[in-house]
Amino acid sequence: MKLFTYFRSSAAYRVRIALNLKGLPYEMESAHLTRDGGRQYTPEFRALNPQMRVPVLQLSSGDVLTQSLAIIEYLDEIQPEPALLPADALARAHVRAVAQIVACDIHPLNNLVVLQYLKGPMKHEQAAVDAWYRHWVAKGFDAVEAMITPGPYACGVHVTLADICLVPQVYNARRFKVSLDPYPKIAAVEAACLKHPAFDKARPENQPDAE
Ligand SMILES: N[C@@H](CCC(=O)N[C@@H](CS)C(=O)NCC(=O)O)C(=O)O
Repeated sequence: MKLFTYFRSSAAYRVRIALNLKGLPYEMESAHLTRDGGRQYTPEFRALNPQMRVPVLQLSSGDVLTQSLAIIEYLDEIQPEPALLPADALARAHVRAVAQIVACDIHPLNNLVVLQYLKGPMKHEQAAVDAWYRHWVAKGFDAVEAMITPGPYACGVHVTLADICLVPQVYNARRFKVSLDPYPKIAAVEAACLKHPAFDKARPENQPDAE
């Protein structure tokens, strides 16, 4: 399998964690999202992913998967152990809720392409763009903080999809200088996860394309 990734991309970070947890071998190809206007906008990359975003997972069959949650679900189906979702339906819904606060409610508002649009066509100052970023992280993290009980992971003793989504979002939040002081439970979950080799290997700073 080949993962098209970018070290700072939190969506790609999610897939790197999942691949590592599953112990699936993969090679990586970097798609630099800003250099030379962004590799995602080249015709070759667009042919791979018409949405022009990472991550993209190319299977050995040649099939191409996009969208981190769809990719992670696929990996969980072809390699069920360790399971990324609990067996119990209620617990599973809870894990998905936490994961979706990050993946569906925080991240889409704070994505590079959104921030670039705010600054470019919408003509907002950098300070306003940063305030936008922090506002939506805080809204989402307020909810996550209230919903989790570190055990040590976000939803108990096992790593789940909730952790896979949360840890990359915390990385992004730190990058944009969001204070984690109001979120001791989220910070504790992040600390527990980063001790896990699958998370550590997936960290942006541990990627071959890290700058
Ligand atoms: N919902 C998508 C989001 C993918 C996404 O937006 N990726 C970002 C990086 S985190 C990207 O490639 N952005 C390209 C751009 O902003 O031009 C997923 O979960 O895979």
